[in-house]
Amino acid sequence: MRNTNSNFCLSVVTLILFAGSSLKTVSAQETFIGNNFVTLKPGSTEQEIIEAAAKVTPSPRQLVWQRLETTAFIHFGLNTFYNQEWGQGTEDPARFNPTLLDTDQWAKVLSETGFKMLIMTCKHHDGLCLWPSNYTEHDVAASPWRGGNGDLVKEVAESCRKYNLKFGVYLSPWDRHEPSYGNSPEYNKFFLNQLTEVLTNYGKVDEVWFDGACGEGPNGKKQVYDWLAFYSLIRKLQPEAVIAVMGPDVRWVGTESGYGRETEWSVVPYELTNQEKIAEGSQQAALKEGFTPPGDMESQDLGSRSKIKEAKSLIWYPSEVDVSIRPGWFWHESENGRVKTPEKLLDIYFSSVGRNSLLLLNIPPDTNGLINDADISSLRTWKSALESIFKDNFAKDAKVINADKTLNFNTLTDNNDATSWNFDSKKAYSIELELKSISEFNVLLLQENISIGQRIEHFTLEAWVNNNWKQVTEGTTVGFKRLLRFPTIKTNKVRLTIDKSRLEPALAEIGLYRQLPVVTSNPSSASFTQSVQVELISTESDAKIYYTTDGSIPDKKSKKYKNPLTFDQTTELQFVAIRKDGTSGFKNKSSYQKAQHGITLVNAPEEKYNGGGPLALVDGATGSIDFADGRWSGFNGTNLEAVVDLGTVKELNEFQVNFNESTKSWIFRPQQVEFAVSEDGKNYRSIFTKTFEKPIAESELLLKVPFSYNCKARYVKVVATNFGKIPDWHPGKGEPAWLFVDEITAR
Ligand code: FUL
Repeated sequence: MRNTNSNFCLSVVTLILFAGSSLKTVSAQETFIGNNFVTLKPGSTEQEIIEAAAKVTPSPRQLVWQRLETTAFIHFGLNTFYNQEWGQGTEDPARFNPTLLDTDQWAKVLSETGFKMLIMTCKHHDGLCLWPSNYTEHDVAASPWRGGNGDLVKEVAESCRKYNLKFGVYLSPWDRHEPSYGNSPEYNKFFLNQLTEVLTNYGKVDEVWFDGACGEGPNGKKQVYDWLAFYSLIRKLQPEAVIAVMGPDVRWVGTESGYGRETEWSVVPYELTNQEKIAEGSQQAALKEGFTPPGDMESQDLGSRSKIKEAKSLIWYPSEVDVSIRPGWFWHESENGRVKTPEKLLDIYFSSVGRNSLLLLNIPPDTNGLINDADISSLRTWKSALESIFKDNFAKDAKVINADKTLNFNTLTDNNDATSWNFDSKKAYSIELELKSISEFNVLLLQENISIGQRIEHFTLEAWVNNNWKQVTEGTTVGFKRLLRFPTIKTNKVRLTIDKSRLEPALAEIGLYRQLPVVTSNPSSASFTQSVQVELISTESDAKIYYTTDGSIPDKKSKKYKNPLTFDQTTELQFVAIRKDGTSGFKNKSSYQKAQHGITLVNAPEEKYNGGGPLALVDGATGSIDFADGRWSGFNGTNLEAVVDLGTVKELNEFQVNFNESTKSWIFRPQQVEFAVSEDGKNYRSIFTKTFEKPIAESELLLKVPFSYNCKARYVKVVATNFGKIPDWHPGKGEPAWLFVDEITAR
């Protein structure tokens, strides 16, 4: 059966399903139950469509899932041992040997840091099954791990139960090892058999995650998946499990950056479940990831009025934001220093859970089979930051000034999304609150009772400041949860107005919270020739700032910041803000480099990647393999043309320039680099030229170009020619390439 047409599930399709040896007849509509799906009458008016949309609600399994808020992915398998992201299917299982593997360590850490479910990559695209499968030899039984008697899926499922985590499975439909792949009926049968094993032998499964990737090229094998048969089997064996991404219950948000949409409707046209479209998109977004601005996804709006007015049917299809704590999905030693910081994780939380999505954060164990300390420490600091922020709701016990008598305000601050208050459609949708005391806050939390439907289309929050109502923030959708951050407001009176809604909104929660104090440095990094002055600024005036310059971690015993600091040597500054009650904000670092020489640039690098100013190119500190480490100067489509001034004519013999290449993020090596020297800054002679080989896909390199040459000069000119237009094999083909440079040496 083909399922490439957009309405492949709309009609009642009856299919014959072979699972193991049993023969079953199921109906396609069994994949949806309850009110999470509505077919619109042809010719429905816009008002009728909006009303129908407002009444679509999650299925019970979707509601349970939505309430989890944060779930964890574990990517682990042969790729971990081959230090790669995608296997070929030809890898040797003998390499799989995590000698210290301890799934209790994974589950304990995840449960202590607030995750509610663990989803395990039971089989990735390389085809190795992490359980002993009766249908392939390519499994853990062929590995030396636990003497070939191990069953990792079993160990993970047991650890989840021990630490009170729900358990989910990732089973890649794309299988690069299995010979029957591409012979559609045969492989579908094989896949159903594997699904049956995973769904029957390990207790309750709460999520089945089918990803959209398939890298088979034009000459590759074309497998037509029997999705309906897969779904039917899951419904039969694990009726409470949601089917995610290439499935009907949970929608991939459309990016792997960790950032969801500002306007996120859980009710969308049914056509969005078209599996082929999901497959195309998931690969492109992954490839573009590095330069995808937060929130820039395939389409910014999936469910607003203009999107649903042409729909034939509507479905509750909520969004899941999957992102890795590291650059890769699998563990790589080289990425140990690139674990996302707690601040970044917090930003991701606000931009996923806080945007009506569920966060699925990947934490990949290493070759020993353990989660690394760097990841654990980041998770713990993130968790305690979340606890501090959401500890005190300043709206609790507020007095309601204007709302009607039907409002029992306690239902809006009882941390229960099922108790809500329906606004009266004849009155304005507005509540004015007098807070218990004058409070400082900078976060708004809103929740709708989605078991009634997602209805809010626009809202504003105002605060009573200097005897006037001042708008503090506004937003569009709320859905299960909406979090908005804004500059700190001090007041005891606020007004929430819902000025656009589909039917009467059912508001479940309102919260006003305060973020942790944040200190920023100005400038945040710099290279200088004489000295630099640095100011530290806190978001909270009464939190004290402490700092160090000796590499130690700042705390209450460190130096207290009063006036701007002056540095005349290379300095690493660390700082933190601490409140009177001892609550500490995130610790932060800035570095200031004394430059060795002067430099002028013909083309300025892009503002976002300016390396901290042109002197950063000659300050003796080289950028890392991470192009976003703040040190790199990035030229979008333009060349590097620099003249380094050494101050006086000097004897020189060692030269170097470095480039970063990350083709996944549209950063390419130069075509050519040339050095020329001069004594007077007018007459140059060329001393070195290098032309580069063609770049390869998915490369991530620190390209160093050193050479020796004896000469006398004061000025050194370096010209690196941008790669130019991105080649055809790349998703960004035809667009200008980036050229990333850091550190020019001449001595
Ligand atoms: C993608 C896969 O190709 C990646 O390897 C990873 O598993 C991610 C979650 O899904 O489609």
